[in-house]
Amino acid sequence: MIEKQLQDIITRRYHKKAEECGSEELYYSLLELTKEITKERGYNEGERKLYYISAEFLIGKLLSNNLINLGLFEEVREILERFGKSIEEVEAAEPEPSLGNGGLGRLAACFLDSIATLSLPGDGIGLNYHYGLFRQIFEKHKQKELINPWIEPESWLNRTDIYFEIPFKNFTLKSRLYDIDVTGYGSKNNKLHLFDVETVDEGLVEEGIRFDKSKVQKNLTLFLYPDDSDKEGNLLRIYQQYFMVSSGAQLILKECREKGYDLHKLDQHVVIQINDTHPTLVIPELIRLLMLEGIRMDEAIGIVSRTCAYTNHTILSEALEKWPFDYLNEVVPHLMPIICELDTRVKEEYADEKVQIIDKDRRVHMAHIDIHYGFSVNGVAALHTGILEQSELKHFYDIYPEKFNNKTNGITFRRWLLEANHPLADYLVSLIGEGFKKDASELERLLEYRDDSRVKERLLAIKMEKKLALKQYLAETENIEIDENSIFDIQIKRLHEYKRQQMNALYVIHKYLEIKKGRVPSTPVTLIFGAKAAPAYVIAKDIIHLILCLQELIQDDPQVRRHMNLVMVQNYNVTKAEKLIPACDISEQISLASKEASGTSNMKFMLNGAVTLGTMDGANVEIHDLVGDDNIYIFGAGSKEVIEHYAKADYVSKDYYELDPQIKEAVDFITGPELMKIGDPENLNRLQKELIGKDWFMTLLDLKDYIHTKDRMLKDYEDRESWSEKMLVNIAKAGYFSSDRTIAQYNEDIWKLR
Ligand code: 9GP
Repeated sequence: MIEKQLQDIITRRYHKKAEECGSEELYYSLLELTKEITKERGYNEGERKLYYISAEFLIGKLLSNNLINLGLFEEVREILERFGKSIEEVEAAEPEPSLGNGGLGRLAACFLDSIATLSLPGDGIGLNYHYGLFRQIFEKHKQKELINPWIEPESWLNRTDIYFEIPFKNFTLKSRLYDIDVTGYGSKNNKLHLFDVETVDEGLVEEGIRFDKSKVQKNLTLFLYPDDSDKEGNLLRIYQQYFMVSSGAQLILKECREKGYDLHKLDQHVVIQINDTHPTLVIPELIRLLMLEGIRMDEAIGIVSRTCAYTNHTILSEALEKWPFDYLNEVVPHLMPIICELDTRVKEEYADEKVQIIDKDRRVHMAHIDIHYGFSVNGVAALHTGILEQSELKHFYDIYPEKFNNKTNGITFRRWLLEANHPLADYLVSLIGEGFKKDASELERLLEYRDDSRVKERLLAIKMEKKLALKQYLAETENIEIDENSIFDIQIKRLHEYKRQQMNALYVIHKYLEIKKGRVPSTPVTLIFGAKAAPAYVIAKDIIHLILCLQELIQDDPQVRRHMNLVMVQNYNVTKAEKLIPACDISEQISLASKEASGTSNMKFMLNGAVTLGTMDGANVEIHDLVGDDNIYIFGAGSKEVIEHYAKADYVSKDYYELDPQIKEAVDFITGPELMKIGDPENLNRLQKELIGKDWFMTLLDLKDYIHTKDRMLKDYEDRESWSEKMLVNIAKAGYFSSDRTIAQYNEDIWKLR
């Protein structure tokens, strides 16, 4: 049936037989077929609908994902095999959209999958960035940013004829709606709505990712997170945010009108989840639009406050945006009377400066708008929510304790197990049945096999299969050689000082020096990094430089390479994550405690049988609670200690550097002759100075414990039997981190959809 449909499409498109088609032709034919079948399933509906507004949706490639959700994956795989092609070859023809930066965007994509799977009516709203986040390449041991085009004449995007007028101070822009169907696993679909400006001009980009930031009509949807280190960049971000939320709010009202809903009762039919502060302007915009419908301001404020809910994803200031009043006024002057009114109401009620919307420097605190004028505020892991309540947002928690709640993040098992790791998924089915695919808590049944050595041997064999697959992939795509018999230790995430890739690099230096001194590890280790640094983040780029220099140093030293290899993959993205995660032995989750709101790669790794090496931060704390001391390696200062150091300002990295010869040796190596020969003295000197003179994220505080714990872990790896038991326990306990559970909780406590 499917085969015939596919052949018909191929004949119509290419006038040939399937066997004669190349991967690309098969991909486009499958794209068409999958879109058709998806449409036939229809869409989730209900009296109340969720709109998840987010600057990022890191959806990854969609072919396999959609085929799995439609229940067609196996059939299509077999059909393709009969045509002499593997699904992997065909999928290589699919471009990966780069509509996200990291965990925040990938979380939004996992959530859309789970919302549809749970048959809840809920759509995503975002922007259709043409070049998304930049594409990363390495040149002279440095990151270089290039454009990342992904939109082709034919793609998962469905162009609609729905337009909205978006008013700015000096001009109006027309926004056009594009939709991507979101398939659920064995359920009806939802949609991801992506808005675009008709006047966007891809030709505006000059060298690399440079472009004229002032030409807003032409550049608005070119890039996700354009450089905001100057005023023009700030204004552009405000233009993007308003364009996104005004388009979204107008779409929401249009859908309500079409269904004949009374806008006075909007909050009964609509719930809007604001993902970090980027979509905050939806609050004043929706109030404005309701007022245009004849609703009085007071009532409009009430309606919107009962409609919007806010998720906080970080305590770092980068995502707690504060826009200068004058900048907002330059872009959206028509919102300012409303923002001022919202501010006045807060000032009348609360004297405390810390909860004001407009502060004394005339900056508008976006998160404060969300908290005062939304009905729910949630953090993304138990520890994170606790920190919000007890310190970062304490002044708000004291006012509105009932608004605060925790929703520990989750990941979709369809992508991160069924798609990324077929052998493991199939083996689990053979042991515990299919049930875990719909109810992830059933993975716990794997614990019955805890003492079964045949099962554990099979888990080790599957890990080896995936390590070999990664080896082949890296050889083919990046010309990188790795040894499958070494321990794969992987850290993949955005490059940020708080995530402490620099600490891992210092471990590499330590190990390098040990090996040089003849103290070699019994099993070789391969350290793998993947990370993009924000283009204007100088120290993050210095850290990449250090890692790339170390990579060359080790590559060129056969004596060391035999025992340790270091690899940094280029342009880390969802596709690469799907290859790296199933192959991993040691999952690096080493952020400074209190700084990583949750982390989600920690969950993906655990689900695929990697063992975590981590601090008591974010969701690591919950992983630790679930698997117990024996199945995770925890090190470093806890969040209480860290928060105290900040409060007392008593952490002096120089003391750690000067008092500990091992630390000093590693830090000095950064500017020693070996690396200076390879790298750029400016970058290496600056990084070293930063570590000794500032080290805001306390790398040196935890370095010794990190080295000891990692060395202990490498030793423990050799006891294959006991290591495989750790793997088994991690897989069995991963069920809690299914995004189906997270979404069920959002729905139960916040959205209340049926
Ligand atoms: O840094 C957090 C990360 O810890 C979390 O897992 C993710 C999803 O909740 O959000 C990240 N935050 C951001 O990317 C920006 O706030």
